[in-house]
Amino acid sequence: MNSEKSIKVNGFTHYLHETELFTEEKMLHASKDFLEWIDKRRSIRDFSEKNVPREVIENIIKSASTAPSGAHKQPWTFCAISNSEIKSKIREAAEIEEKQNYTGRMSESWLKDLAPLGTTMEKPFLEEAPWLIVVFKRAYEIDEDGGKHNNYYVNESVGIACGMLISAIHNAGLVTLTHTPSPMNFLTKVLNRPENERAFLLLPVGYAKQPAYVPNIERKSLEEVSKFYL
Ligand code: IYR
Repeated sequence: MNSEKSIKVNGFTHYLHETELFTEEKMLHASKDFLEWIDKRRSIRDFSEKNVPREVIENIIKSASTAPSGAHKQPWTFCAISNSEIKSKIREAAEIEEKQNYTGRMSESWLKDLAPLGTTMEKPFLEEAPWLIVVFKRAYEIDEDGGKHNNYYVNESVGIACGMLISAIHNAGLVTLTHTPSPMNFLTKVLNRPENERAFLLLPVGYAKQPAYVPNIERKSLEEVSKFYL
């Protein structure tokens, strides 16, 4: 097959993208190996204070930023924090919100659902983890003339990027936890973010404390999470 290196679509250049065609056997092995690897990921709440190099965090963020997004607007900003004063400010503000959540804002059934996970209003990991990554979604962009342009499928795009971020963290031998202090607008203030950005997720990143413990929970089976239409 002799394919052109590039073609024009609507007047725009599209490049030839070469992909390796796997045999079924290779595909089966690859998908099984990936499953085994990703199934080892757990949300960890106990972090070691051991330092993680900035370059590792940069690579993790660059990996997440390869995510697909609506009209390729890449509507995300990843704030990486290792500064202890900022981490302390974040912990303090998060715990104020969480106190209200745990002592009134969350329903009885919600608290009951969380009981096996052992979460509390105290968030020491926000100071102990060497890095915090706060993911902001960019609701709109502002052009040079001050015009606002809405982004598309922002929650879907940023959600996908966060999934890829979590996978990249796992791949680097590090652990994380998807923390969603609610409401999260204090992060805009602490990190001095612009008006078009909204906090989406807060992820402490680092080594797991040794030993670290995780709750005894199971993943749903394939039958419970899927339905095949053949
Ligand atoms: N945001 C709180 C409560 C919480 C809610 C859910 I849903 C969780 O899966 C875990 C915790 C907290 O971070 O403690």
